[in-house]
Amino acid sequence: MTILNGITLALSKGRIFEETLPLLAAAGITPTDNPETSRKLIIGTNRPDVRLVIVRATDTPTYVQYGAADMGIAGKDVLLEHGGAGLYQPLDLNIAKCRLCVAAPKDFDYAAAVKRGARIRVATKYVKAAREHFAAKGVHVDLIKLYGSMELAPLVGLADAIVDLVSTGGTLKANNLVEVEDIMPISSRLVVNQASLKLKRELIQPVLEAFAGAVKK
Ligand code: PRT
Ligand code: MG
Repeated sequence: MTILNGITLALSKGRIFEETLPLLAAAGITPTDNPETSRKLIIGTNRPDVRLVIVRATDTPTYVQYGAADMGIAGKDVLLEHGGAGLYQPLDLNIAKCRLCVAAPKDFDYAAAVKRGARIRVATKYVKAAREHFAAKGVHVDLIKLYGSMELAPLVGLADAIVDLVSTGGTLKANNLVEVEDIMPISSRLVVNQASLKLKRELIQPVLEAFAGAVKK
């Protein structure tokens, strides 16, 4: 599956692509197309031995796990749900930062519901992370899996609360939701296929080192 001469990097459009550009530049890599305007899914670079594949953020670990991409960049949220099988995770890139939290409508007394041991209905895309969080706290929850716009669920009676990513807090605020519990800080990591790391070390190692040198603390 892996292309032996050269390396393939899986990236998603949007914030990860944008925040990865300076890291790529530090490694001497410049994409030849902009995925925001181009419809190409395979993008070349100034280096004949490096190409990019543009995938859905949640699919990045899967492409790297199976060696369809040698390396990729994925949010910790996505990696937690994926589980990380077959992936080497050498570097926190400190990009696309946000946090995972529990949020609820202003008029839902989350703390009181937890205290009296009520079953709380929680909608989320992050079922694994949410299950672990509530289990560790001993909170009884019914998790409802959604694929997007979690903020809507409590507004229409689908859930009491949500587990979602927050960066500015603007989306919560616009929907009359408040953060009631912090779960963990999130940033994006470099992931490398374990076989690629062995077979293509001479190509991967310099990219890894350049990225490490360019990471903002
Ligand atoms: O958008 P798509 O459905 O294709 O996939 P995706 O949402 O998984 O991808 P993308 O590109 O939106 O996010 C990629 C990664 O960026 C995520 O996996 C996170 O690790 C990271 N990230 C950083 C975020 C945010 N910040 C963020 N704010 N991902 C999502 N959000 C959402 C948040 O859930 C909220 O609904 O953006 C919305 C706005 O947030 P506020 O607080 O700024 O209003
Ligand atoms: Mg998104």
